[in-house]
Amino acid sequence: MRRACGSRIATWAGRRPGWRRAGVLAAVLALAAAWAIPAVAEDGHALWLRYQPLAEPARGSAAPVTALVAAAATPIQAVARQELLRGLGGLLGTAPPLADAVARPGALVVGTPESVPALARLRPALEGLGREGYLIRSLEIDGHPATAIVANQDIGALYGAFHYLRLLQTGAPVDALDLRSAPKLQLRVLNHWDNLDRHVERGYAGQSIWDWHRLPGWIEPRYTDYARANASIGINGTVLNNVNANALVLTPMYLEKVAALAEVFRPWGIRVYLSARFSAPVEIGGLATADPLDPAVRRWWRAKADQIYARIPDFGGFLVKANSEGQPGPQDYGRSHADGANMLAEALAPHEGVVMWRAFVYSDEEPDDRAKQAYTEFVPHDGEFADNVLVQVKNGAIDFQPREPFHPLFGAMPQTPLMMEFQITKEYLGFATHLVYLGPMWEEVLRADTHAEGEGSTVAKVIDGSLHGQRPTGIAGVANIGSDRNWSGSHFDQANWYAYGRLAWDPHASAREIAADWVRMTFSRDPAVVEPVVDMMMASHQAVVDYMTPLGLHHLMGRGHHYGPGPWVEGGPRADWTSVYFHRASRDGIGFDRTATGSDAVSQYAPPVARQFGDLERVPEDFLLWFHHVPWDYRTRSGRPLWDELVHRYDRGVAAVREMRATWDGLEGRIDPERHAQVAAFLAIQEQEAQWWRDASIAYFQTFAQRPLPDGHAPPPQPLEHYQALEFPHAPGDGR
Ligand code: BDP
Repeated sequence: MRRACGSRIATWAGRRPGWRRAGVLAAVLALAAAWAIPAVAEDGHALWLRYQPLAEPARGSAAPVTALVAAAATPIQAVARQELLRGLGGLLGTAPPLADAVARPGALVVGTPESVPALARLRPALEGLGREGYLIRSLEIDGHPATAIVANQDIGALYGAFHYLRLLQTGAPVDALDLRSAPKLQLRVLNHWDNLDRHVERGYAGQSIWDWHRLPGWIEPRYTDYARANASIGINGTVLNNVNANALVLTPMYLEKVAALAEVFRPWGIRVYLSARFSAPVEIGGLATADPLDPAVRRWWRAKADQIYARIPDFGGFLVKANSEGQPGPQDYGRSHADGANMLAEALAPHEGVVMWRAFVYSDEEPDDRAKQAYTEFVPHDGEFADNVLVQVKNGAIDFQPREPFHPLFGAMPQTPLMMEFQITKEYLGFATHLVYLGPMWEEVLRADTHAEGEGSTVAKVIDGSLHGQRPTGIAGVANIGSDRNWSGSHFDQANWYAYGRLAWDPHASAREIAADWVRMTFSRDPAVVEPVVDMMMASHQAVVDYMTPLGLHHLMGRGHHYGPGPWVEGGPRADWTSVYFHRASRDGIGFDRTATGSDAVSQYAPPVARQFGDLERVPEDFLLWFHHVPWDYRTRSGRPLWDELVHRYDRGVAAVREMRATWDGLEGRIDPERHAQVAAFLAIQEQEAQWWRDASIAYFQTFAQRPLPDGHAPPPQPLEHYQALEFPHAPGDGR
């Protein structure tokens, strides 16, 4: 075998003329050299943890760390110490020496009062910080100025270590620190919509990173990188498989694989969870039913939980999508969501596991407005869920649209822990190619006032438990992570993963400040980069809303794959999977009447909110067509008739993308060429696609509006039929 292979190479090389041979040799040598050099190419793999040397003057402001005092007696302590050595080594040029005690000025002392005795006197200051919180303080230890990163538990010290490194990376002063931080939400979880065959539903970053076939024998180093990146932003849980779940993941063969991943993640404070298929007792358990009130079914789940915990003692619990989009669930047996959730909760409770039960439910057999169905189904069960159940609610009532008003369930279930579910992967926001920073969109929802307990009852306060006192608290983000070298399919999509983690830690945080940190860590600390890039990111969400779904329009994308515009989508198996169901355009106007004269979805909000959304004069114009059906000549707040305003916004969106391109082009030379070029190419695609959305939507809606385009706005270059005929059989991420 070896010989045959060798001779094939010889023959191949021998056929080429001499100069070509030399060229090949040079290329091979160059390749070998590149391999020998540690990877310096900016391919995005290092994420925001690049730890590039700090250039002056920022390094001057960072007090040099003269020694690191940190134990490594537990796996978490060991990774924290390792991370600091790695980070400080990269940022400051050399890693500080390890020391047992503070013997000179400038030591960094990291740990808990137990792991590092010098920190014991800070114990009182740790009160209220819980298991995961930490303190970073400049102080004197043994007569020397030092910096302490101290926590009640190892995991808090690890989070503190990442925070300290972030301060250095972003150029923040570190000489007079007095910082306290603790997460406001307990469960900060990623949801991977990854199938066992490695296809990622709504994934735009390659395949699933879980190499199920080779697990548990082969542990990809990437699993550690993944855990480390998540720990750096405080994520403490991961649901490994798709909510459209395959019961096989609960079989012993797969549980071994899951256990292997759990072992990699454990030192980084990350627990694994699984999506559980409700019908698993039938599919893999040989039972005739999955009825949650059937004693044999309950026994089966208890035994399953015991089996899981025997392998994974810190298993987090189950995520469940039930009776939604064809998934099995308790209603198949005439039982309620609470019956189903509580059965699983009972099985997990002895092990302190939780159930995250999704509220994303709607049925095409239910004639009522899809936006109302979750509320209608769940609110009557408030107070019925077991203590270890959280109801996981998408940010809006339809489905991760470019912009949605907050979900009316927030604030409406005071006796039930509600988790937020955000979608980090951009299923409806241009996949991985469009530059859309989701921070402002999430911030808008988190800061929305539910008025559940009077003014100031924000969604953030609902989910952090400060409004109604529910426990546990949590948040989930549908991951945008895949096998692509840069993890997220594009450099800027890393910012969405990053921002999700930071907002999960503190849902009251500022999207702009998070963006600024991310840019400094990911691209450059040069203000000439940070300012324009942050501005561009902050404007990017409004841009995509404008060119895809302005004025509250929603659910207008291509059927199935959700790529590109499809406002004409109608017919098929379900009305609530069409576009016409949502935009309701006709000769007399456009928009979904959700006021009292229509579906009355507004009445699901607290009265002050319902009054605002229901009132044409007061509804935020960004939600106009979400809540109202208005004639084409309806006068909008700009003074323009609705049709003109719609066209104006489509064009504003395209123009904003053009502006982003100009901004980015202007940064050439300030950003490494590799990443600059890819972002530039993606922005060019985004501009084309923004134009396509605009043209196709205008061509379609004009057939109803029957009005000319306002002055200065060009007609779509193609007839409507052209856009309607476009097909994309291999668009990525489809649901299967
Ligand atoms: C929709 C996706 C679909 C998911 C579903 C869900 O198109 O692939 O299964 O959400 O959240 O947005 O369950």
